[in-house]
Amino acid sequence: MIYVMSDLHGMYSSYLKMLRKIHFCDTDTLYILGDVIDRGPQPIQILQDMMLRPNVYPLFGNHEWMAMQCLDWITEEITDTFLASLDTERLIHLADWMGNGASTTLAGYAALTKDAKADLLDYLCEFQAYEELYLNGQTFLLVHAGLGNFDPDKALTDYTIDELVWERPNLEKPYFDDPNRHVVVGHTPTLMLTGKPEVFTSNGFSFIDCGACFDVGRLACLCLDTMQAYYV
Ligand SMILES: [Mn+2]
Repeated sequence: MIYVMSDLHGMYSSYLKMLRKIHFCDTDTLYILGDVIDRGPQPIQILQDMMLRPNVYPLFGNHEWMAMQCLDWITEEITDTFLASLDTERLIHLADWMGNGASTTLAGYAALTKDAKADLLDYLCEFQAYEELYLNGQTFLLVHAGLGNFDPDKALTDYTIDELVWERPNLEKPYFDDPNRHVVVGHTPTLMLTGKPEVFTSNGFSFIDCGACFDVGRLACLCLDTMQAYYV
């Protein structure tokens, strides 16, 4: 079976509970549509579990993208060279990320050994911007946020990472004529769209961020073979 989750935001125990709930096994595949880190308590633990599973495929969320701009330099030893390297661009990246709930990720990362930090950075470099799948005569495009500055003639490879990980779909306008083409996204909590922590499908988009890190939210997992949603 092929499963999709998104926006785990540090909720390691919910992630483990969901893997048990769907009886996730070696012959299954799981795509995680980004925003594994930040906000919730145990983001690094989720990443370290994901990296040990060859059948879990990670995609970038805006939070991993922000982390990528900071993690390679932020825990360097404080030397004159380090201080001289703190240019405005780096400080703006860091301020942006801190403002988006980075503290749990930074604390977890700081506690790692040098080798574990390097492994984690290598793993983040493996994240993809999107994935396209063909299943039972349907096409699924998996992407964190949406297709910013959408143009039907624009190739997927021509979207910038910001267009894919930050920009929310416009539900007022149709994107694709083909009814067998689906886009699965996280990033926009369904609580914001419908007020409910349930997978929401509209205009060819399935929104699966049900707000795992919020008190009123849940972690959702969508099975693409059956289109059944699971919640914890
Ligand atoms: Mn996001």
